[in-house]
Amino acid sequence: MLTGAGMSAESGVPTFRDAQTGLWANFDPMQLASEEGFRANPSLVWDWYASRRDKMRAVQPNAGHVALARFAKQHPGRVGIVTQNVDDLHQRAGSEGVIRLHGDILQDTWLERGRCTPSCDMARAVPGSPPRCAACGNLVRPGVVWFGEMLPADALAQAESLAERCDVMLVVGTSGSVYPAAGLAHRARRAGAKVMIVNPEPSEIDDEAHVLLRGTAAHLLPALLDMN
Ligand code: BJW
Repeated sequence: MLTGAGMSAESGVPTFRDAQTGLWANFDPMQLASEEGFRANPSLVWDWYASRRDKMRAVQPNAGHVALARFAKQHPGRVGIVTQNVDDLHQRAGSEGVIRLHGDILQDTWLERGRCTPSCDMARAVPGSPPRCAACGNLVRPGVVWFGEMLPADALAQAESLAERCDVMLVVGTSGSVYPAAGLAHRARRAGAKVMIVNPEPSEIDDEAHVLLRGTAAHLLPALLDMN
């Protein structure tokens, strides 16, 4: 199972490409989601993430998250969830062992990770937009994976291994435009899996699908997974 932003859309989390609303209408999310963008305008990027964090804390898992968690419980050891999402809605719906490729928006980390010393204490960071290390001035940034950054090696290796071993890969709510995540469907198909895509719109990886289901996660997943 590979999920993207569309999985959380019906919970009220804007998809990545829809996130350019209101205050952010004049900014390109692709530029905001990069170290270069953060360094160019730390307060703009920090505030964008702060507003998204607030939204994500306020929303609830939808019927799709719940159906998936229930299905996994009914089939122990047979369902692996790999998500590109930085929210925690799969986990809050009860899914366990979720593999997070793009990090966790609710976590903080240091901008310059190699610079940390024992005196650098995130809990004592000087508040600001963004906060700074009280000891060395290092900036705090969200714990997500930006463009040009490596994905967490363990998570990516686990995701690739699942893709190569699964019988069916269900791909839900991703535009299939961001790699290496988007390459997992191809990897699964090449290894002999059936690929099923759930998305109300065409995606860039539709050619990988044996089955295309045009509809939303919260509508289709309960119907699809409760059949089994
Ligand atoms: C619904 C719905 C409903 C709506 N139900 N569906 C190979 C080729 C070319 C480029 C590259 C390549 N390999 C790597 C790259 C570079 C780059 C990349 O992919 N660039 C592309 C733009 C081409 N990748 C990277 O840089 C990655 N790192 C990397 O590869 O490291 C190695 C390396 C380093 C240096 C040099 C070279 C290699 C890192 C990628 C990190 C992505 N990070 C983000 C931001 C996370 C933090 C944050 O949230 O702010 O992750 S970008 C953003 O896109 C976010 C998402 O997880 C990701 C994917 O988006 P997703 O989920 O597909 O969402 P949307 O919004 O695009 O689409 C929503 C979909 O839902 C749509 O299809 C709707 O129709 C659908 N939908 N409602 C179901 N209700």
